[in-house]
Amino acid sequence: MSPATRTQVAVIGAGPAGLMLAHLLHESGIDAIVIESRSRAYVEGRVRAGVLEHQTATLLEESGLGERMRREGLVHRGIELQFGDERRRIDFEELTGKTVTVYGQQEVVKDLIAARLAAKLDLRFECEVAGIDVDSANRAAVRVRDADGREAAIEADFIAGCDGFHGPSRAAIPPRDITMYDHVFPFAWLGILAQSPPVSEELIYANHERGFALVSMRSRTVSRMYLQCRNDEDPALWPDERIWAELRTRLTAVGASTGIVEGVIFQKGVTPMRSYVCDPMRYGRLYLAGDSAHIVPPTGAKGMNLAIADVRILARAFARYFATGSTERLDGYSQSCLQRIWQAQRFSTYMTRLLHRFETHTPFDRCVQVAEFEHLTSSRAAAANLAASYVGLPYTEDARVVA
Ligand code: FAS
Ligand code: PHB
Repeated sequence: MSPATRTQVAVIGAGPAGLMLAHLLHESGIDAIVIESRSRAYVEGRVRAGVLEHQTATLLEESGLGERMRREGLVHRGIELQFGDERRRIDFEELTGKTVTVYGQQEVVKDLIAARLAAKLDLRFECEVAGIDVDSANRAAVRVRDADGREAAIEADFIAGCDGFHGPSRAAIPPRDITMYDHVFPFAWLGILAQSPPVSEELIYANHERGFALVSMRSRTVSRMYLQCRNDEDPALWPDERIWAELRTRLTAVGASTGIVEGVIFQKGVTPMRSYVCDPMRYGRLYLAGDSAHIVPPTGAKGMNLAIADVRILARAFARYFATGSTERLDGYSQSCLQRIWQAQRFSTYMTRLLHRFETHTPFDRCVQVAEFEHLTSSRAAAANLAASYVGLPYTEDARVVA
């Protein structure tokens, strides 16, 4: 049977945003086609985010997707901040009553793909959206090209641009109709995955004079760690022994062994540090969600959580439209999401400025960073403020963050 060429919502991209949107639409009885340019293996193997906010984990459970997450994910009740050789804990559960879950983004994606395929719903891999036909009124269609080069048009009531930062959706909006906000930080993260037991039970964010380091994990036997590096860093200049030595240096703390047990490093990559917002997140019947509309530096662990929050609101808006014909929620989608997105930008920028070494920093700037660390770890109000943002600021029915 030839693939469908008509749907209610054409979803571009099978990352967390596109897959979660399609899942929520199916729950509301809304038909969607998910179009993904890469292979299933590629998408499921892509290593990215690691921390699920409280409400993201709750949504996955409420959507029937939480079984493996609850079995294999790691519930974390706090983080440690380290300045120089001093390490102090921020207790999320005590300060907010909430926790976060460490569960790799690729695991979330695998669970979403498995659910969609089990339900025999339309999910097309190695099928690239080669063109988007949308105007400021009612036109909505995408032109797709499959692995054999065959092209087809898919007509839709709406298009959801969940195609990430480099996808075609944002580019389909006339430049005169959007404002782009962009900030590139003067450093990047060298990230590794290693067969090595995590250094600590919880994440450690370290500000060392040689640069930032982050200890995270994917399981009790796989560590995920990061080192601040140059923007144009070549991973080939970081042999394993250099990485382990640098991690030891930056994570040495009084009264705590670095606990680093070297293991096989099986993934290495450099992630740029960037903030980006596109306003509005809509053009006619095209709606942007996730990285196609915004990027945050990963210091606040917000990227994937923002994508999930966008599509939770977008799915509700589509459900209201298809049930009643009301466009009220669709019309308010962009503005209410952007309020939440700027709060995430605020927090991610704060964490990035707090924890990294900037070449432009003066001794005064360094002292202010240390003073902020002292404030955060001595003032309950300051610690509670950080904890509330890290576990995820709740957002209302219309997506507005209750800051
Ligand atoms: P995604 O980019 O995940 O998915 C978009 C999908 O659209 C992709 O599968 C792509 O192949 C597809 N696509 C693109 N163009 C297409 C076309 N023309 N036709 C069809 N399909 C197309 N966030 C954190 O919170 N913590 C982290 O540590 C972290 N690390 C990251 C590391 C890297 C290298 C990157 C790039 C991002 C990282 N992020 C991190 C952010 C990341 O997790 C994103 O927020 C998350 O992937 C956003 O999900 P989506 O919006 O679904 O976009
Ligand atoms: C990760 O586990 O990949 C991770 C955790 C916290 C961050 C960024 C990345 O802030």
